[in-house]
Amino acid sequence: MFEDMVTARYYEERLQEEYLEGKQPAFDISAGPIPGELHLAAGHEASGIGVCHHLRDDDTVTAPHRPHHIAIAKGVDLKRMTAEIFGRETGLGKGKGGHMHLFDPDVNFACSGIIAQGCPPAAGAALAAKKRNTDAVAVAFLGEGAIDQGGFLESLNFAGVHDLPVVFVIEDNDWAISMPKERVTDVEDGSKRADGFAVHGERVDSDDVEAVHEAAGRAVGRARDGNGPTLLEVQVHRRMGHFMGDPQTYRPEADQEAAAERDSIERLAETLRAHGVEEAELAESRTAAEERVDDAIAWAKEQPEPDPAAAHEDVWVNPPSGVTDSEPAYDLAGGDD
Ligand SMILES: Cc1ncc(C[n+]2csc(CCOP(=O)(O)OP(=O)(O)O)c2C)c(N)n1
Ligand SMILES: [Mg+2]
Repeated sequence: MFEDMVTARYYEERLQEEYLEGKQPAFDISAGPIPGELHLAAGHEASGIGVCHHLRDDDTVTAPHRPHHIAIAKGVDLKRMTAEIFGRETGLGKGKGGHMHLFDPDVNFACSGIIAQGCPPAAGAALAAKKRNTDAVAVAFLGEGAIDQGGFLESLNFAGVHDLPVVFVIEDNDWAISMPKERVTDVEDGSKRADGFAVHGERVDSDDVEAVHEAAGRAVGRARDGNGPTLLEVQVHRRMGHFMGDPQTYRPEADQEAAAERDSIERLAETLRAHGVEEAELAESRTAAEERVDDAIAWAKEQPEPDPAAAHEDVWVNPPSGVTDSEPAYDLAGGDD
């Protein structure tokens, strides 16, 4: 778990450097090697990694718009994921999805920029696993800002009624873009949403990866043993702005400082030291993580850009008649509409 946590943190530090290239001095979101938005998950590592360490490749994970730590813990191919983020042809989605739309069928991982979007597909994957009589489970991650979304509440109800092997994990970082949690809900503990659906709920009050791993073990075990869904909330921290380039003028400085002080990675390092792990061993893990990340980024940057004509491919799974051979319905180069 330590190695995954330092991999996730270093990965994002490197992405930050790459992302800013070409975007200065005025912030030009489409410029540089990583065009578009970039949401970093520094401060969320304990939740994604504590939960995913209970999962197998045949378990399904859906993640939100802040997906990197979860993808790394689920075993998504780091090179192809990085190529996707850099918009390259060999990326997981042929460079068309970017960092919010990573999809790796080899390990059953998907994420989406639409908040709470992953909940219904996770319930669907859990239903499929149940109908196939396998003991595979599904996990949907969402932010605390997404817990009033219909897709989440309907999935929770459906999972409860059908005793589905699914775990919903709320990553509570106290913010939804610039909106503090207390301004959108009077329910401090999001796992209490489970009570209204007769689903088991549990909250982990700190981003201590050991505590998350323990709680997730109970939740995933319950699902795997055929005992139905769990709603798990984990307190995490947003060390960064909502997206890269967010000046965070809305956020009190004390809150930013508090997030920087609570470092779940340093906390785990302390625990490991207390259990006799040598400093050299921790350094080895960090070096291995850094080499793996640097390799993936170097590889991705050498990959070809997609052919613009390929933008029309892979849009339909089963194209309606006449669609594949027809002229594009819109002008990619831009037009009046
Ligand atoms: C259905 C939907 N509504 C609005 C948005 C715009 N949006 C993107 S992220 C976000 C806030 C998400 O906050 P939270 O769920 O707490 O996740 P966090 O960013 O804090 O990790 C919103 C409203 C969206 N992507 N999808
Ligand atoms: Mg949030």
